[in-house]
Amino acid sequence: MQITVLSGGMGGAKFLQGLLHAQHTGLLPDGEITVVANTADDIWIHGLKVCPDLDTVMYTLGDGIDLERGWGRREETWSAKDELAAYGVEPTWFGLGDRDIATHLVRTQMLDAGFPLSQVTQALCQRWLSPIFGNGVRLLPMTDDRVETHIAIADAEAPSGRRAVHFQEYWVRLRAEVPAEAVVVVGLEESKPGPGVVEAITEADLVLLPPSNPVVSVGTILGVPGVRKAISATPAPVVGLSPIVGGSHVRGMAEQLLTSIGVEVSAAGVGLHYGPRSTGGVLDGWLVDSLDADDVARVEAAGVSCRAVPLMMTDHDATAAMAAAAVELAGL
Ligand code: FO1
Repeated sequence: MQITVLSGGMGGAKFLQGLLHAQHTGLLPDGEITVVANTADDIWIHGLKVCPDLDTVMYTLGDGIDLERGWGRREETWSAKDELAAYGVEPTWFGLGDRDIATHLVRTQMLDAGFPLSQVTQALCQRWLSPIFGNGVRLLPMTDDRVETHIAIADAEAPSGRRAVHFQEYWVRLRAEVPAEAVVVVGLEESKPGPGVVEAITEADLVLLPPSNPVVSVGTILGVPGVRKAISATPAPVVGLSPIVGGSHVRGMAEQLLTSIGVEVSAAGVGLHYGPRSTGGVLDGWLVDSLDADDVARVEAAGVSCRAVPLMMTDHDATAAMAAAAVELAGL
Protein backbone atom coordinates (compact mmCIF):
# COMPACT_ATOMS: atom_id res chain seq x y z
CA MET A 1 0.00 0.00 0.00
CA GLN A 2 1.47 3.38 -1.03
CA ILE A 3 0.60 6.01 1.56
CA THR A 4 1.28 9.72 1.09
CA VAL A 5 1.24 11.97 4.16
CA LEU A 6 1.00 15.79 3.90
CA SER A 7 2.95 16.75 7.01
CA GLY A 8 4.12 19.68 9.08
CA GLY A 9 6.67 19.28 11.83
CA MET A 10 6.11 17.85 15.27
CA GLY A 11 2.52 16.61 14.99
CA GLY A 12 3.10 15.11 11.58
CA ALA A 13 6.39 13.51 12.61
CA LYS A 14 4.82 11.88 15.67
CA PHE A 15 1.99 10.56 13.53
CA LEU A 16 4.47 9.14 11.01
CA GLN A 17 6.23 7.25 13.82
CA GLY A 18 2.88 5.64 14.67
CA LEU A 19 2.16 4.81 11.03
CA LEU A 20 5.56 3.09 10.71
CA HIS A 21 4.95 1.29 14.01
CA ALA A 22 1.59 0.05 12.67
CA GLN A 23 3.39 -1.40 9.64
CA HIS A 24 6.23 -2.92 11.68
CA THR A 25 3.79 -4.60 14.09
CA GLY A 26 1.56 -5.90 11.32
CA LEU A 27 -1.37 -3.70 12.34
CA LEU A 28 -1.15 -2.28 8.82
CA PRO A 29 0.22 -3.87 5.65
CA ASP A 30 3.77 -2.92 4.66
CA GLY A 31 4.24 -0.36 1.93
CA GLU A 32 5.99 2.81 0.82
CA ILE A 33 5.41 6.03 2.69
CA THR A 34 5.94 9.37 0.98
CA VAL A 35 5.98 12.44 3.18
CA VAL A 36 5.20 15.74 1.47
CA ALA A 37 6.44 18.26 4.02
CA ASN A 38 5.65 21.93 4.58
CA THR A 39 8.51 24.30 3.80
CA ALA A 40 6.84 27.61 4.62
CA ASP A 41 8.29 27.53 8.15
CA ASP A 42 11.74 27.78 6.54
CA ILE A 43 13.94 30.67 7.58
CA TRP A 44 17.30 32.09 6.52
CA ILE A 45 19.17 32.73 9.74
CA HIS A 46 22.86 33.60 10.26
CA GLY A 47 23.28 32.97 6.54
CA LEU A 48 21.95 29.41 6.80
CA LYS A 49 18.75 27.95 5.36
CA VAL A 50 16.84 26.24 8.16
CA CYS A 51 13.94 23.92 7.23
CA PRO A 52 12.22 23.07 10.54
CA ASP A 53 9.48 20.78 9.27
CA LEU A 54 11.75 18.84 6.89
CA ASP A 55 14.34 18.45 9.64
CA THR A 56 11.83 17.50 12.34
CA VAL A 57 10.45 14.69 10.15
CA MET A 58 13.96 13.63 9.09
CA TYR A 59 15.42 13.64 12.61
CA THR A 60 12.33 12.01 14.13
CA LEU A 61 12.16 9.11 11.66
CA GLY A 62 15.97 8.89 11.64
CA ASP A 63 16.02 8.69 15.45
CA GLY A 64 18.13 11.82 15.92
CA ILE A 65 15.40 14.06 17.30
CA ASP A 66 15.42 15.58 20.77
CA LEU A 67 12.18 14.04 22.03
CA GLU A 68 11.71 16.59 24.76
CA ARG A 69 11.93 19.69 22.58
CA GLY A 70 10.31 17.98 19.63
CA TRP A 71 12.79 19.70 17.31
CA GLY A 72 16.54 19.72 16.73
CA ARG A 73 19.03 17.07 17.71
CA ARG A 74 19.27 15.16 20.92
CA GLU A 75 22.56 15.33 22.85
CA GLU A 76 22.85 18.81 21.40
CA THR A 77 25.32 21.49 22.45
CA TRP A 78 24.91 25.23 21.94
CA SER A 79 28.45 26.63 21.75
CA ALA A 80 27.97 28.34 18.39
CA LYS A 81 24.71 29.86 19.61
CA ASP A 82 26.42 31.16 22.76
CA GLU A 83 29.34 32.56 20.75
CA LEU A 84 26.95 34.36 18.37
CA ALA A 85 25.18 35.86 21.38
CA ALA A 86 28.57 36.91 22.81
CA TYR A 87 29.15 38.86 19.59
CA GLY A 88 25.74 40.47 20.09
CA VAL A 89 24.54 38.93 16.85
CA GLU A 90 20.75 38.80 16.53
CA PRO A 91 18.49 36.95 16.50
CA THR A 92 19.34 35.19 19.71
CA TRP A 93 15.76 33.95 20.16
CA PHE A 94 16.15 31.18 17.56
CA GLY A 95 18.42 28.43 18.84
CA LEU A 96 20.69 26.64 16.37
CA GLY A 97 22.41 23.71 18.04
CA ASP A 98 25.95 22.74 17.04
CA ARG A 99 24.92 19.37 15.58
CA ASP A 100 21.92 20.93 13.83
CA ILE A 101 24.16 23.58 12.25
CA ALA A 102 25.95 20.87 10.28
CA THR A 103 22.64 20.05 8.56
CA HIS A 104 22.11 23.70 7.68
CA LEU A 105 25.70 24.08 6.43
CA VAL A 106 25.32 21.08 4.10
CA ARG A 107 21.93 22.31 2.92
CA THR A 108 23.10 25.89 2.36
CA GLN A 109 26.23 24.80 0.50
CA MET A 110 24.20 22.54 -1.79
CA LEU A 111 21.61 25.26 -2.42
CA ASP A 112 24.44 27.71 -3.20
CA ALA A 113 25.85 25.15 -5.63
CA GLY A 114 22.49 25.24 -7.43
CA PHE A 115 20.89 22.02 -6.19
CA PRO A 116 17.12 22.31 -5.63
CA LEU A 117 15.76 21.77 -2.11
CA SER A 118 14.32 18.39 -3.17
CA GLN A 119 17.79 17.09 -4.11
CA VAL A 120 19.31 18.58 -0.98
CA THR A 121 16.67 16.83 1.13
CA GLN A 122 17.32 13.56 -0.70
CA ALA A 123 21.04 13.91 0.06
CA LEU A 124 20.41 14.58 3.76
CA CYS A 125 18.02 11.62 3.91
CA GLN A 126 20.78 9.35 2.58
CA ARG A 127 22.20 9.68 6.07
CA TRP A 128 19.02 9.81 8.10
CA LEU A 129 16.41 7.64 6.38
CA SER A 130 17.99 5.31 3.79
CA PRO A 131 19.98 3.19 6.30
CA ILE A 132 16.78 2.46 8.21
CA PHE A 133 14.06 2.42 5.55
CA GLY A 134 15.88 1.88 2.25
CA ASN A 135 13.50 3.43 -0.28
CA GLY A 136 10.50 2.71 1.95
CA VAL A 137 10.23 6.26 3.22
CA ARG A 138 10.63 9.33 0.97
CA LEU A 139 10.68 12.92 2.24
CA LEU A 140 9.68 15.50 -0.38
CA PRO A 141 9.56 19.25 0.14
CA MET A 142 6.13 20.53 -0.96
CA THR A 143 7.96 22.87 -3.38
CA ASP A 144 11.53 23.75 -4.37
CA ASP A 145 10.52 27.39 -4.54
CA ARG A 146 11.06 29.84 -1.69
CA VAL A 147 7.86 30.17 0.37
CA GLU A 148 7.69 31.82 3.82
CA THR A 149 4.80 32.24 6.23
CA HIS A 150 4.63 35.69 7.78
CA ILE A 151 2.18 36.71 10.47
CA ALA A 152 0.68 40.21 10.72
CA ILE A 153 0.54 41.44 14.30
CA ALA A 154 -0.67 44.68 15.83
CA ASP A 155 1.95 47.46 15.98
CA ALA A 156 0.82 50.86 17.27
CA GLU A 157 3.92 52.54 15.81
CA ALA A 158 3.24 51.30 12.29
CA PRO A 159 1.16 53.59 10.02
CA SER A 160 -1.11 50.66 9.18
CA GLY A 161 -1.24 49.64 12.85
CA ARG A 162 0.26 46.30 11.89
CA ARG A 163 3.59 44.74 11.03
CA ALA A 164 4.55 41.37 9.64
CA VAL A 165 6.89 39.02 11.44
CA HIS A 166 8.33 35.76 10.12
CA PHE A 167 6.36 32.76 11.38
CA GLN A 168 9.38 31.66 13.43
CA GLU A 169 9.49 35.00 15.23
CA TYR A 170 5.75 34.76 15.90
CA TRP A 171 6.08 31.24 17.28
CA VAL A 172 9.51 31.22 18.91
CA ARG A 173 10.04 34.81 20.11
CA LEU A 174 6.41 35.86 20.65
CA ARG A 175 5.29 32.37 21.67
CA ALA A 176 2.11 33.03 19.63
CA GLU A 177 0.96 35.10 22.61
CA VAL A 178 -0.27 38.00 20.47
CA PRO A 179 -3.21 37.64 18.07
CA ALA A 180 -2.30 36.69 14.52
CA GLU A 181 -4.18 39.39 12.60
CA ALA A 182 -3.40 37.78 9.25
CA VAL A 183 -1.40 34.90 7.85
CA VAL A 184 0.50 35.72 4.67
CA VAL A 185 2.40 32.95 2.92
CA VAL A 186 4.94 34.86 0.84
CA GLY A 187 5.69 33.21 -2.52
CA LEU A 188 2.96 30.58 -2.28
CA GLU A 189 0.99 31.71 -5.36
CA GLU A 190 4.13 31.62 -7.50
CA SER A 191 5.29 28.25 -6.18
CA LYS A 192 4.87 24.93 -7.93
CA PRO A 193 4.79 21.40 -6.50
CA GLY A 194 8.23 19.92 -5.95
CA PRO A 195 9.44 16.94 -7.99
CA GLY A 196 7.37 13.85 -7.20
CA VAL A 197 4.73 15.69 -5.18
CA VAL A 198 1.83 15.48 -7.65
CA GLU A 199 2.61 11.84 -8.48
CA ALA A 200 2.88 11.00 -4.77
CA ILE A 201 -0.72 12.16 -4.44
CA THR A 202 -2.23 10.88 -7.70
CA GLU A 203 -0.47 7.47 -7.50
CA ALA A 204 -1.09 6.84 -3.80
CA ASP A 205 -3.42 4.17 -2.45
CA LEU A 206 -4.17 6.47 0.48
CA VAL A 207 -3.49 10.15 1.25
CA LEU A 208 -3.40 11.17 4.92
CA LEU A 209 -3.63 14.61 6.52
CA PRO A 210 -2.01 14.06 9.96
CA PRO A 211 -2.80 16.23 13.00
CA SER A 212 -0.43 19.00 11.84
CA ASN A 213 -1.36 22.66 11.90
CA PRO A 214 -4.24 23.06 9.42
CA VAL A 215 -3.26 26.65 8.60
CA VAL A 216 0.53 26.94 8.42
CA SER A 217 1.43 23.30 7.75
CA VAL A 218 -1.23 21.28 5.92
CA GLY A 219 -2.85 24.53 4.78
CA THR A 220 0.31 25.76 3.08
CA ILE A 221 0.91 22.40 1.37
CA LEU A 222 -2.67 22.51 0.02
CA GLY A 223 -1.99 26.09 -1.06
CA VAL A 224 0.81 25.17 -3.47
CA PRO A 225 -0.85 25.62 -6.90
CA GLY A 226 -1.47 22.15 -8.33
CA VAL A 227 -1.72 20.26 -5.05
CA ARG A 228 -5.47 20.64 -4.66
CA LYS A 229 -5.90 19.62 -8.30
CA ALA A 230 -3.87 16.47 -7.56
CA ILE A 231 -6.04 15.79 -4.52
CA SER A 232 -9.26 16.09 -6.52
CA ALA A 233 -7.77 13.86 -9.25
CA THR A 234 -6.36 11.05 -7.11
CA PRO A 235 -8.29 7.77 -6.98
CA ALA A 236 -6.93 7.35 -3.44
CA PRO A 237 -9.18 8.10 -0.48
CA VAL A 238 -8.08 11.19 1.48
CA VAL A 239 -8.46 10.93 5.26
CA GLY A 240 -7.52 13.52 7.87
CA LEU A 241 -7.04 13.44 11.64
CA SER A 242 -8.14 16.38 13.74
CA PRO A 243 -5.39 18.43 15.41
CA ILE A 244 -8.06 19.99 17.62
CA VAL A 245 -9.18 17.85 20.55
CA GLY A 246 -11.84 19.02 22.98
CA GLY A 247 -11.85 22.48 21.45
CA SER A 248 -8.15 23.22 21.65
CA HIS A 249 -4.87 22.26 20.03
CA VAL A 250 -2.75 19.64 21.70
CA ARG A 251 0.47 21.57 21.04
CA GLY A 252 1.55 24.48 18.89
CA MET A 253 -0.55 27.43 17.85
CA ALA A 254 -3.41 26.06 15.74
CA GLU A 255 -6.00 27.85 17.91
CA GLN A 256 -4.52 31.29 17.24
CA LEU A 257 -4.13 30.69 13.52
CA LEU A 258 -7.54 29.09 12.99
CA THR A 259 -9.07 32.07 14.77
CA SER A 260 -7.12 34.49 12.58
CA ILE A 261 -8.56 32.91 9.43
CA GLY A 262 -12.06 32.73 10.94
CA VAL A 263 -12.28 28.96 11.30
CA GLU A 264 -14.10 27.53 14.34
CA VAL A 265 -11.57 25.98 16.73
CA SER A 266 -13.15 22.53 16.90
CA ALA A 267 -12.70 19.10 15.38
CA ALA A 268 -15.75 19.67 13.18
CA GLY A 269 -14.61 23.22 12.35
CA VAL A 270 -11.30 22.01 10.92
CA GLY A 271 -12.95 19.10 9.10
CA LEU A 272 -15.46 21.43 7.48
CA HIS A 273 -12.66 23.90 6.70
CA TYR A 274 -10.83 21.15 4.78
CA GLY A 275 -14.21 20.26 3.25
CA PRO A 276 -15.56 17.27 1.34
CA ARG A 277 -13.86 16.31 -1.89
CA SER A 278 -17.29 16.03 -3.49
CA THR A 279 -17.66 19.82 -3.40
CA GLY A 280 -14.08 20.93 -4.06
CA GLY A 281 -12.65 20.21 -0.62
CA VAL A 282 -9.97 17.66 0.19
CA LEU A 283 -11.52 15.09 2.55
CA ASP A 284 -13.27 11.76 2.11
CA GLY A 285 -12.89 10.89 5.79
CA TRP A 286 -12.19 12.76 9.04
CA LEU A 287 -11.19 11.30 12.41
CA VAL A 288 -12.11 13.24 15.54
CA ASP A 289 -11.15 12.38 19.10
CA SER A 290 -13.59 10.43 21.28
CA LEU A 291 -14.05 13.68 23.24
CA ASP A 292 -15.55 15.22 20.11
CA ALA A 293 -18.03 12.44 19.28
CA ASP A 294 -20.77 15.08 19.20
CA ASP A 295 -19.06 16.61 16.15
CA VAL A 296 -19.43 13.47 14.03
CA ALA A 297 -22.96 14.20 12.83
CA ARG A 298 -22.04 17.69 11.57
CA VAL A 299 -19.09 16.36 9.60
CA GLU A 300 -21.10 13.47 8.14
CA ALA A 301 -23.89 15.89 7.17
CA ALA A 302 -21.32 17.83 5.13
CA GLY A 303 -20.51 14.71 3.11
CA VAL A 304 -17.36 13.57 4.89
CA SER A 305 -17.30 10.14 6.57
CA CYS A 306 -16.45 10.70 10.20
CA ARG A 307 -15.55 8.60 13.23
CA ALA A 308 -14.60 9.41 16.81
CA VAL A 309 -11.53 7.50 18.06
CA PRO A 310 -8.76 8.28 20.58
CA LEU A 311 -6.46 10.81 18.88
CA MET A 312 -3.93 11.53 21.61
CA MET A 313 -0.49 10.41 20.36
CA THR A 314 0.61 9.29 23.82
CA ASP A 315 2.83 6.47 22.55
CA HIS A 316 3.60 4.53 19.38
CA ASP A 317 0.80 2.01 19.99
CA ALA A 318 -1.80 4.77 20.43
CA THR A 319 -0.60 6.53 17.29
CA ALA A 320 -0.47 3.25 15.37
CA ALA A 321 -4.12 2.67 16.31
CA MET A 322 -4.96 6.13 14.92
CA ALA A 323 -3.25 5.27 11.63
CA ALA A 324 -5.15 1.98 11.48
CA ALA A 325 -8.42 3.82 12.17
CA ALA A 326 -7.66 6.15 9.26
CA VAL A 327 -7.03 3.20 6.93
CA GLU A 328 -10.25 1.59 8.11
CA LEU A 329 -12.24 4.79 7.59
CA ALA A 330 -10.76 4.94 4.08
CA GLY A 331 -12.37 1.55 3.51
CA LEU A 332 -9.06 -0.11 2.68
N1 FO1 B 1 11.46 26.22 18.46
C1 FO1 B 1 11.58 26.98 19.60
O1 FO1 B 1 10.61 27.08 20.35
N2 FO1 B 1 12.74 27.63 19.89
C2 FO1 B 1 13.83 27.58 19.08
O2 FO1 B 1 14.85 28.19 19.37
C3 FO1 B 1 13.74 26.76 17.90
C4 FO1 B 1 14.84 26.60 17.05
C5 FO1 B 1 14.74 25.69 15.98
C6 FO1 B 1 15.84 25.41 15.19
C7 FO1 B 1 15.75 24.50 14.15
C8 FO1 B 1 14.54 23.85 13.91
O3 FO1 B 1 14.44 22.93 12.92
C9 FO1 B 1 13.41 24.12 14.69
C10 FO1 B 1 13.51 25.05 15.73
N3 FO1 B 1 12.41 25.31 16.55
C11 FO1 B 1 12.52 26.10 17.65
C12 FO1 B 1 11.10 24.67 16.30
C13 FO1 B 1 10.35 25.35 15.15
O4 FO1 B 1 9.93 26.64 15.46
C14 FO1 B 1 9.16 24.43 14.84
O5 FO1 B 1 9.73 23.18 14.55
C15 FO1 B 1 8.33 24.71 13.64
O6 FO1 B 1 8.78 25.66 12.82
C16 FO1 B 1 6.93 24.97 14.11
O7 FO1 B 1 6.18 23.88 13.74
